[in-house]
Amino acid sequence: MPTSYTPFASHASKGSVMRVYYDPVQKNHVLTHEIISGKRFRHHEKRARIDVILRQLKASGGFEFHIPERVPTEAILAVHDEAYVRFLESSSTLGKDEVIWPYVFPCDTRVPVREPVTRLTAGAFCFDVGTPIMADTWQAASAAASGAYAAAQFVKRSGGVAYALARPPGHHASASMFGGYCYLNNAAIAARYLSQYGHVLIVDFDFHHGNGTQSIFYDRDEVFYMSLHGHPQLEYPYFTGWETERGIDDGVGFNLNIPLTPRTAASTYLKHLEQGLALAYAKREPDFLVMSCGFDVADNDPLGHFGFSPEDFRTLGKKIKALSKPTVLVQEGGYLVERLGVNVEAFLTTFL
Ligand code: SP5
Ligand code: ZN
Repeated sequence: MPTSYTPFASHASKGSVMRVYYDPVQKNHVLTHEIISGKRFRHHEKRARIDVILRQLKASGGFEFHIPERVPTEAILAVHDEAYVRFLESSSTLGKDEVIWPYVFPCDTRVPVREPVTRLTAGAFCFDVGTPIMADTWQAASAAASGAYAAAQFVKRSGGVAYALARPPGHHASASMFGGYCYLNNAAIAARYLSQYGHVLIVDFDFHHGNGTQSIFYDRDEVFYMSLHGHPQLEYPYFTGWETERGIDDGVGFNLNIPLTPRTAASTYLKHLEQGLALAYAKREPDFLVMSCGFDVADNDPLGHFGFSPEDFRTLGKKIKALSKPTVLVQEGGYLVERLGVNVEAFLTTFL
């Protein structure tokens, strides 16, 4: 049975309450450290990110918290390859101190990868070294995907707005690869579900290019993918995110990358967003919006440098709200734990 509870219910007035989808098992996924260019860091994707967001939204009022029902396997398989999903699923049999942490990747495309992929050859399903798999990873990732899917279902039936507090995040995960702290592409699962009922526009404002989402929809036109991000010449994930990537086959013209130079001011960023939206709408007005919400564009974020203040997040929220479409908001990055709660609250409350 799905459960629902409303902390501080007295704040919640009818008609202006936003649904938040989140499952406590998403906190069981615990990352220790990562190596970036040879340097060791405490892992940026901390479970405390969830605590600060929940605490802030509960204190703010106007939010209603729901534990999502489990996403149907078919909805995951509508985005991800079966062998990949089976591999992730099987990782839940890992021992308490075991980890799958790829550091070797297939090196000759003429030599096929042996099936099934094992813990030692997991590099076949992975593109970076910052994204380990532990015993609780699959449970957390599928719960995050369940939240995005439940939010999409709610938005479809209500025409409103819902927020999936997705952790682990999703936009770097492709059909068959984990990486960038992502395992299942939560936003893509929501978008694919909604695309059964109309045209979908994904707007990705995470600081990093959503290579996974781009890849999933690259050759099709039912979902338009648009992203603003740090220029890949300087920023992760380096291999994708150029404006020359415009889609292939049926997807030509339905992929829009807006790479921005270091320290682009929020005001400039927001102008680029408007231009991007105009281009996407010129191609086709969407029936649904899915937003990949990365708060690593925030001022002082350790992984981003667009300098967004809470006020800038409010401006961004207002621009999206003004489009008046049924909208799924999916949490992606955001690593400045001290400010993450207020930034998420500033953005979300504009939709109330
Ligand atoms: C979901 C998401 O935001 N994933 C981001 C994964 C980024 N991992 C690599 C980070 C590389 C950081 N670039 C250098 C900044 C050093 N201050
Ligand atoms: Zn990011």
